[in-house]
Parts: sequence; C-alpha cells; structure tokens
Amino acid sequence: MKYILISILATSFFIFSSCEQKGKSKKAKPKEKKTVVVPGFSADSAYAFVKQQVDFGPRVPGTPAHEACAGWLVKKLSAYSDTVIGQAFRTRTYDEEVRNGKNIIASFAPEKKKRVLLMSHWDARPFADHDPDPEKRRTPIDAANDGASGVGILLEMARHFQQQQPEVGVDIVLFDLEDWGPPSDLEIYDDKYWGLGSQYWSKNPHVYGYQAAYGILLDMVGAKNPTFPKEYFSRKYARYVVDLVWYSALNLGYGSVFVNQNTGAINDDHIFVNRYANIPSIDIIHIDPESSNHSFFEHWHTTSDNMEQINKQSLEIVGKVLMNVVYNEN
Ligand code: AHN
Ligand code: ZN
Repeated sequence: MKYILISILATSFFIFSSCEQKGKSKKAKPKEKKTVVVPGFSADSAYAFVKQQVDFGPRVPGTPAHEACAGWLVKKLSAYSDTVIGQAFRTRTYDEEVRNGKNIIASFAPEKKKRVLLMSHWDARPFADHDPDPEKRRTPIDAANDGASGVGILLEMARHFQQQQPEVGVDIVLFDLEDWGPPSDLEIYDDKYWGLGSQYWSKNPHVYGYQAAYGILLDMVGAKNPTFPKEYFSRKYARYVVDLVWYSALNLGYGSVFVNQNTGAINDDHIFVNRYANIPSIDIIHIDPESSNHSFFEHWHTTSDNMEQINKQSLEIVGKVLMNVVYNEN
C-alpha cells in the first residue's frame, strides 16, 4: 500500500512538473547557457609588456631597476583596474640579509564576491647560477621568461578586463622576491628560501580574509615550444582547476602544449597560496624532460634568459587559454 501511494505521488508529481515545464516554456525563454564573447588576446601587446620590463635591466630587489619597474607596473595596472596596492614587506633571505620587497596587487570589480586570482612573479634572479659559463654564475639575469613573461600576459589581460568586464571579479597579484633562493653551488635545499613574496602575501593578504574561488600561477610561459605538464602540487591541491584549464586548452587546440602528462613537485609560489591562504591554486610552468637544465626551460637561471627566448606564439597560447577560462566563469 505504501509503495502504491508513493508511486501515485511520484507519477502525479511528474505530470504536474512536466505541465509546469510546458506552461513556463510558453511564456519565458528556456534557460540557455549564455555564450560569452571572449576578447581577442594580442600577443604583440603582451610581448611589448615583457620587453618593457626587461628594458629596465634585471629587476633585482634593492636595485634602481627594480624600483623603477615597480613604479611602471603600478602605473600600468592603475590605468586598467579599480584598485592597485603596492604591498611593501621585509623578509630575510638565505644569507640572513633583511631585504625589502613589494607585491603588486590589482583588483577588478572588488565588490564581486566570486573572484579568480591570477599570479606571477615580477622580480629577477640576482644570480645566473646555472649559466654554462662559471664566470657568469653571480651575474643578475634579465629574467625575460622567468618572471617577465607571465607578468606580460597578465598586463595584457588587465587591458582587456578594463575594456570588457568579466562576469567574475579578478585579482592580479605580482609577487616579489620569488627568485632569491640560494645559488645552487651552496647546496642549501630548503623550500622556505623561495617564494618570499608569496609567503608574505599568503599570510598577510592585501584584504583581510581575502578569498578567491581559485588561483592560477604563470611561471616561464614565454619560451619557444613550451610544454606544460600537470604539476604535482597543482594536482594535489586543485585538481579541478587543472582540469578546467587543461580542458580549455584542449578545446582551443593546444593539447600538445598543455600536455596530458603529470610531472613532479615544483617549489613555486602556488604552494604557499595553497598552504597559507587556502586558495586552490595551480602552476602553469614550462617543464621539458629533454632539457639539459634540470627539466626547466633550457635557459633557466642563465644569462641567456633574455628577450631572444621570448616567443609571441607561446604568449598567445597561454593568454588565450586564460582569457577563455576567466571570461567563461560566472
Ligand atoms: C627550484 O629551484 C626547484 N624551484 C624554484 C622555482 C622557480 C624559480 N621558479 C622560477 N624560478
Ligand atoms: Zn627562477
């Protein structure tokens, strides 16, 4: 008896609800998924933004080039976004020196609750410790790919965010002092010496209690023929973000760049954002198993990480994928 009653109820509910469906569809349009027009990404513009950073000279914390570039980044971002914050901080490097850093944060539609966080580091490594020439291993680097490439893409995205607001709020965070880790010949292998700006920001976000739906970090995204495998901590902390981004790339025809392969743990800024700020975050980083330089891009931490390594097509691929992800978010 109980079962009959349930099945009658279920059937009448079904009839009722299907009637309602029919009635509704006559008046209101059926709810369709909004098709968004994703603005085009200009690789020329992104390239120019990379070059403008490199033209300051190595942006090593404590140098005039670093100071000048910070001013330029704040000025550029202020032209594109509602709020720009230069977050000054002090930190201690592996050599026990206290150094000044500045994270730069640009917020788009800060009133929106749902937010996407986009990150890169803007400092240049003070030493080319992996240079083939031993004489150059204490020379600061241009850091065109290891730093400026990601920032260039984010600046170009910022330009579009101003022209056509995405549905969600966006924060661009440029970390300082990512790359003051110990020179490799000192054989000091502690993660805590890297990502000093992201460690600070993750423990002291620019807005108290800051949260974002997820974060995406760009690191070494501008060299020729890059491959971006799925990094260990990205998979561990933010599997769905990896899937979202790699699926977007596949859809755009970039499956051979955003490869469906896993790679090991990379000590990078996203780790601290995951650990301390609790924002599920991934790292898009050029890893090449064939590389003779520790599986990183060939000119990693050498004096030849300069503009010659920057490839417009690579900037375009990463830019398009990220634009597609952000503008399809709601
Ligand atoms: C390692 O040295 C293993 N990771 C440092 C992360 C990094 C440096 N990314 C860019 N530069
Ligand atoms: Zn580096």
